[in-house]
Amino acid sequence: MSSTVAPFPEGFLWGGATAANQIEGAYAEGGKGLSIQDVMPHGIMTPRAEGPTEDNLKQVAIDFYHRYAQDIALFAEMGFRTFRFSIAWSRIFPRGDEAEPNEEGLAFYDRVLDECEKHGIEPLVTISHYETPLHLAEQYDGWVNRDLIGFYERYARALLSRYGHRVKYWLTFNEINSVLHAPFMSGGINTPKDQLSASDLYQAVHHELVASALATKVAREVAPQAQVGCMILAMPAYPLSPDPDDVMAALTTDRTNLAFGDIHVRGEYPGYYLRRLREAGVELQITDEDRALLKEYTVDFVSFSYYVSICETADPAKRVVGQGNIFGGVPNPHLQASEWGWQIDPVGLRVVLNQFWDRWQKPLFIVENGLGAKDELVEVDGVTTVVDDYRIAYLNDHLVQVGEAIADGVEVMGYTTWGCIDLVSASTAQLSKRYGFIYVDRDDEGSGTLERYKKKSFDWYAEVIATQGASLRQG
Ligand code: BGP
Repeated sequence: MSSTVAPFPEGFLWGGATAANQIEGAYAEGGKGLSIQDVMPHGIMTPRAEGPTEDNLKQVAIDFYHRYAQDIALFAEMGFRTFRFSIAWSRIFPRGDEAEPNEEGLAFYDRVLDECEKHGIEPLVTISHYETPLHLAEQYDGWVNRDLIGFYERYARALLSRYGHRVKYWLTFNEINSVLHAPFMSGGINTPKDQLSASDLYQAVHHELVASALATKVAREVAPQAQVGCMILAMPAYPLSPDPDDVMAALTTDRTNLAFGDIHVRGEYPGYYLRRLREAGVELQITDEDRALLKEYTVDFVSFSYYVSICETADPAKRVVGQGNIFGGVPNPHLQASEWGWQIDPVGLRVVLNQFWDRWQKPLFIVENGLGAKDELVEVDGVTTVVDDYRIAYLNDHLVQVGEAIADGVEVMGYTTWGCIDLVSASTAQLSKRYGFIYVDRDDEGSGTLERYKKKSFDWYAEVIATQGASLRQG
């Protein structure tokens, strides 16, 4: 017998999340420069291309650049209180190292914000979401180079001074910890991963952390009412067995991700992180000014994406990597996986929320969660739709666990589902890996009308929002 869930708190920010390169298209319009995504036609699965190629779905994506008003109206119809989107750095600074921003790019996001305002939707803006200007990757080797800090600061200042009076919530870097796994996509580091030294990689991490603190500093100066959060890829690691060595292995893996929250919240490098650097022979170049910035400009809140949990073991013979477990870890024998091999673990979301809250005592924002699945367009009572009960079940079960965490006393600001409208996948660059409440008619070959259709989950989510979660079904 299923029971209902206690209503979520007043002011809970329900909504959906996207990223510029995965929805906008118009890759060469409005004075936009190329970004690293324009040379990643197949996501992170294959090496980068020399230049833009027509097989890159992101050149058109779902054409949000021209259809934003219609799409935001659909989000409003679901009752969204917030909409997470990113700003394409190369629309604002086409090469990344110019002195002045591109007005046409700035004006586009003015229009997006006008639509949000019209519908009473609170924008949640990611400053950098996997779309470093290509010129910064090719000429500077991305975040390995300290100059990126200054370019990013200029970019963040342009955004915060232009939009700071109308955007309250800002995220500095999408999944900042993912640079350890995907240095080109996440850090614009052109040196191939297998040739990148640990010193360069951790130096790049350091530069991003300083830049993140600088964005908070700029916000304090030009938009004092703004709140700035870090954004972490959360992936709890469970010990594969109760063997203490497995428990330690899980803790060590967990800390590779937790370190990013520790630094953003506490303003200094934790001892276990410094030990890891020492053992890897890395000597970070850190100035006194860097230390002071990290310490003074810590975040207002912590946001994160959550899709999977993993297992860890100290036994090399048991270290089988699962399909789709691109970020490492060992598959959990108790869990089922999505069609892309991502293991589904709603309870893991409650685990993460409690762990982060206990550790940092900062408000938490779940800014990505969702199921990538193949959808089939069908006619039901003369209406074209997708009967996506699997997506409803996934989101229901995760939201039930968010409710549990709130009952545990965790402060949760909001929840934005990933890809509230179908978009191009980051890891595989496919359109067939669909997350949305809204189906977009475009396939992996780029064919389709780009028409939008409401899925069954559209009405389901609208009801969840309207009832503040009371319509969710427990167990
Ligand atoms: C996160 C990224 C998003 C997004 C999501 C789903 O890592 O922040 O950009 O795409 O994962 O991943 P995918 O698109 O590979 O299914």
